[in-house]
Amino acid sequence: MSCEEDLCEELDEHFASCHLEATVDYCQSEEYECYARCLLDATCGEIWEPGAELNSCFTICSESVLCDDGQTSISAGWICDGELDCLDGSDEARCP
Ligand SMILES: [Ca+2]
Repeated sequence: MSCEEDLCEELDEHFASCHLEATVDYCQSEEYECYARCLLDATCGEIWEPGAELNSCFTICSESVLCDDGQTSISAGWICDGELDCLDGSDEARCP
């Protein structure tokens, strides 16, 4: 899965709406893409709380889980993110 420019723009807008002026580039690697998606789900309060949401995003994105096929592993943050990442689609199969 490669990073999409849309994702960066979305994150920039999200940060701007939280009155964060810094423009950040989270699109350098797959880990950063997970990190960007995680931050997009965070509220302004969570982003502003020192380290809290940032650290939990790092934790989520650095954990990897095995797909049902037993061969592919993906970042835990990719489970139920609306995109198929496991070849067998198991990361999106049991979502609410
Ligand atoms: Ca997914």
